[in-house]
Amino acid sequence: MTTDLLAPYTLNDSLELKNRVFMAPLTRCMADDNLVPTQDMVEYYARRADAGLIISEATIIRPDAQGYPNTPGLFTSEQIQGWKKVTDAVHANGGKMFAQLWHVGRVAHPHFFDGEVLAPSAIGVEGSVPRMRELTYITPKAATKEDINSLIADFAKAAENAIEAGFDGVEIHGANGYLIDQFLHYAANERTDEYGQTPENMARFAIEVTDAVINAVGNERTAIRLSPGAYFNMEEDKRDKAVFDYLLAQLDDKKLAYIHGGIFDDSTQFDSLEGKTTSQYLRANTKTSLVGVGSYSFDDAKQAINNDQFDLIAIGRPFIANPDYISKVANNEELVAYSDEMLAKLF
Ligand code: FNR
Ligand code: 8K6
Repeated sequence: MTTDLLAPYTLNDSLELKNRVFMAPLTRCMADDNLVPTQDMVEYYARRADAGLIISEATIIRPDAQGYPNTPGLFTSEQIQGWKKVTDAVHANGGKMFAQLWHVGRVAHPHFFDGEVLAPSAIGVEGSVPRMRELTYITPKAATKEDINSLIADFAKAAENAIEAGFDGVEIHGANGYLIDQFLHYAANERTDEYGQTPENMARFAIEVTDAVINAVGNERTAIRLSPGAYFNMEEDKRDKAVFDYLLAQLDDKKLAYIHGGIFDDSTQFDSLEGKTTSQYLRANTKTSLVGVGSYSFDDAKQAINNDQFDLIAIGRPFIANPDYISKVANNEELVAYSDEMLAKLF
């Protein structure tokens, strides 16, 4: 028997999904100057409500979390009200939506806020902010224990705000070289305290954020995205695997809604993961429901799910190009090919 990706799927007791096809989180840099979602964003998401679950574009938890222009936030009442319009419109169209909670860590830029750039260690990245090339990245400040406690509290507060804004849950952005991921990789974490040097210590921040978010909104409404293989603003290190082995074992006990790989192309094999791809590595190390992602066509995703490589699929760029992605694949209609120029406008 083959699995129908478009048939309803029970994720857990609080989440009954229309299908197994998620809209992946996609940064669009289109919030207004107070980082409030706009009416265009309301319509953009509402048009895609037939996804099994929409994951919002990464949404910053507080001002110093920002590293790109006009990324939305979830820390002011105006932002909460703006997102409420989005979630109301998605719900009115029968959809469900999680907020992706984001802090970029060392790729934050003080152009966007007053204050310091925080990271696990004072190790900067080369380069500059996309689309604002004049903003060169700076060397971050190693977060103090007090900074860490306030970051954890602000993740939890943003999760609470997400529920107030009508989201069905939250996905913690632990992937793609941003703050949480920076703690998880040796290339960005040289701490000598209880947050560095050993797998248990390096996983501690991710686990404390997850526990605080669960405490705020419940385990069934909490998910996490992880990049066990370093590929974006991060260098691979063979020692990283032990950190993720430990983290995933700990996360399994928390009964999260799902774990989501963070990768652009899931055929990428990582030396640091003993030659495995992101989904192969995650599948081998977690019992939690797994969302695959990364350059999948619908047919490839169907095959992967039927081969038990993962349980659900997230689709990114094709969902930008095709607001009606679900009805197109349901009816075997041809998809519009994605191109980067499509990022200029929401449609
Ligand atoms: C992304 N991706 C991404 N990932 C994430 O966790 N949070 C985000 O906000 C974004 N933003 C984003 C913007 C744009 C323009 C692209 C193209 C990608 C990564 C995305 O969720 C997904 O993992 C990749 O796009 C791979 O999936 P597809 O596009 O091949 O289906
Ligand atoms: C101002 C735009 C901010 C967008 C940030 C989100 C990421 C954009 C995606 C662009 C593609 C990056 C590709 C990185 C993959 C490296 C693979 C080796």
